[in-house]
Amino acid sequence: MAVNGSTIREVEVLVASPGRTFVTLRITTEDGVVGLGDATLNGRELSVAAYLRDHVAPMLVGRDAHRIEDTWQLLYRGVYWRRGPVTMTAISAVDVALWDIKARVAGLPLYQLLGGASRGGLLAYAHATGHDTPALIDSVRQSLDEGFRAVRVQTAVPGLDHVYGVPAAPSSSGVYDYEPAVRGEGPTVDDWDTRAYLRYVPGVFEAVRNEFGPELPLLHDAHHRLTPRDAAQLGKSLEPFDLFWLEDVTPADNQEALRLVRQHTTTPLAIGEVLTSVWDYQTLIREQLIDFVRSSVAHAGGITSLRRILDYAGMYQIRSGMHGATDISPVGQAAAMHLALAIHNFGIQEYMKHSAVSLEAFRTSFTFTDGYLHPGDEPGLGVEYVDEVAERHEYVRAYLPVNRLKDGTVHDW
Ligand code: CS2
Ligand code: MG
Repeated sequence: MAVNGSTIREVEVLVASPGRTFVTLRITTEDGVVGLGDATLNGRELSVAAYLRDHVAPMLVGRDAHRIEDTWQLLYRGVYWRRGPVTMTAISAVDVALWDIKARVAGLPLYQLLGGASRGGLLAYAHATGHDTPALIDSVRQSLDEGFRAVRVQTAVPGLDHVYGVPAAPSSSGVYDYEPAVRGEGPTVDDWDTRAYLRYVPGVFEAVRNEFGPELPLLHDAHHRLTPRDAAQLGKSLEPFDLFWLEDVTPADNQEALRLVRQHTTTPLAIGEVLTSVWDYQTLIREQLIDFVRSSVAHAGGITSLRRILDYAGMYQIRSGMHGATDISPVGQAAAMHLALAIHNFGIQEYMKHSAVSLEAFRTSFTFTDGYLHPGDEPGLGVEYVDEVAERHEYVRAYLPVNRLKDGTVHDW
């Protein structure tokens, strides 16, 4: 293949733990143009790093960086073993880095290559949480004070010591910067009791609605922990509180499970931050079992692939709600903003602010103003990787929690 300015000269896999672990792919062309991709898979970061370093990088050097579609198809069809979070996160990182390069060469912000802006900004939602209702009310108010216009509400459950979405101890900073992956040699254990949760949550939303009124978009994440019947009960019990969405009610391995939920409740459903392929959504979308697609650019095959999923979803009036927790790096968050700005069927954007130490390792140019995100107009993604900072934060192993019932049975988390 002829070497020209856009030929890939170097592929680097950068692993660092500034506040939490990120895996960043950096592709450099013969002309010195750099593209970044987010290859972070929370709790299994080194698997993706090895996949990229040992198998993908050698295939990329010498290829034309502009051949994004061909590279995507090569990495998806050309490796025999398809799909899965490790493979698709690796493909995502390559895809986003190549889109970053193409946009930088064009001298345009990435969203301009995706069709230009379809809106002025992206409605963002914050994370609010509390060990009890007064603390939760304070957390929602803090989100509003920070300018957010939509808030996800997660709550502790009386009788349970550690549940998803509620930090083990209120963060010392007072800022909600909950990162579920805990550093150490093994997972921590969360505990779970569905009946206690189903009894308690409706009262929490009644209190939040009583405090903040009917207008504020409220979201809630059931985090894969319910059966279809339980999910139907929860969705129905929350209808009086008019949620913007109820997220990941059941493990979506079984897409058909959402048929039962859909039959019993009109509460809007969001599914899919762990889904990495259009095939994971085929029934969910075709049967209109969901209202929002949750996958992130970082895990669903990149801009190229998530754009296809969202175009398919848009045919069924299903909108985007891309995953944007802190384990999506600033590179992944920026990529989401560029795609979300361009597509027609945008819904809402999760925006969990990274810690200051994380943001020292990534220079970003996206903005958050009056409740709306915008990717900015710098060429490409608008993100730079700061090596001298990242290198000061060597990789630290961290595990996502394991969830167990009171009798010790492992449960979905
Ligand atoms: C959560 C995530 O943001 C969300 O909706 O589901 O925080 C999730 O727990 C983490 O991304 C797991 O790594
Ligand atoms: Mg979630």
